[in-house]
Amino acid sequence: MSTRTKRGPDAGGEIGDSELLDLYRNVSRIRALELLLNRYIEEHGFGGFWHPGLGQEGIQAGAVSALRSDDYLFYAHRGLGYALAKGMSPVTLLADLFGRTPGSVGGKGGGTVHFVDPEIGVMGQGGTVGSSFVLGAGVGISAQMLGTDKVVAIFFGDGSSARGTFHEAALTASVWKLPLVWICENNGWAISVPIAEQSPTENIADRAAAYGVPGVIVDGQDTLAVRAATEEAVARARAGEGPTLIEAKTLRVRGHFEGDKQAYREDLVDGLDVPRDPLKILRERVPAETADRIDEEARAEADAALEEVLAMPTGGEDVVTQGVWV
Ligand SMILES: Cc1ncc(C[n+]2csc(CCOP(=O)(O)OP(=O)(O)O)c2C)c(N)n1
Ligand SMILES: [Mg+2]
Repeated sequence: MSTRTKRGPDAGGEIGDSELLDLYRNVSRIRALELLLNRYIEEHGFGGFWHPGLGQEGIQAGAVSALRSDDYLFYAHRGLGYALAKGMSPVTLLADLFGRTPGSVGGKGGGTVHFVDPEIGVMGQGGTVGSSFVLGAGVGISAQMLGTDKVVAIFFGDGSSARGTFHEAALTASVWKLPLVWICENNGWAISVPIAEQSPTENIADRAAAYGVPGVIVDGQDTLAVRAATEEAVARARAGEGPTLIEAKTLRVRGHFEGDKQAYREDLVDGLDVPRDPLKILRERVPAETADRIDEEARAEADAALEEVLAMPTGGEDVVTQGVWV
């Protein structure tokens, strides 16, 4: 199979008015948290690692909007938009990020990789980037064996696609037609290594051909295009036809983590400017007054969540030994 590129006015597919508003609301809610965290860390610093996803919100919200509430999600480390769009509350997510005990991992957090809510399919993550390929394939096997029609969405970055875990999982998943959708957020960087030095091919999606699955390239700044590509891939997975590899082309607006000075980088973006901003692009589809109101509500939700979370307790040493196997 060859790689297809979806772009242009038809790439966005059909969307109803209320779904469009829900989608805009989620992009706006993620953006509000991104800006809030940026501001907070600038003023107060941060004990853990925050990998900002500013500018990549449209991929996260767009792809997740194509999932059913009982589908599974393995998120990547860039931002917390994936889990927010799947239904986790900003209070829980920030509690995890700030290591507060009411968070979903009881205060063990301190970074994006630590939150989980199996009730709504948010499956957490392994301790290393790229472990989701094999964990996600395992969940796909269980969905298939149990005879459910649930789908597993696995987000990852361009750099993570270099892991051997990608290739071993992709081979098995394509042969066994597991119900997976791989969504690569190609932001051009793996920490300080540009894509040209990581990959012999320009497109990550080109690798799909080796596994006999569709490879689809989509504009990651176009939320509706990401949603449409994911809808198609989800339908294919649900019908038992196996995985699809979607590559959403985007760019990393901020540093690898907040505080990264990025001395290695020549394509630096000015501060918080988002080139081809997915929020603005989607906003063109929404009446201005409605969009203003949604943005205002999103900011208020984020502010209130942070205030609530900062008043929550952090755990003592006992947190470390709670919930572990031995
Ligand atoms: C197995 C493993 N190797 C290296 C790291 C360190 N590491 C964390 S993020 C990252 C880069 C990931 O790049 P990419 O997948 O493109 O995601 P992005 O940060 O650009 O969103 C690396 C190398 C890790 N966490 N796990
Ligand atoms: Mg990257």
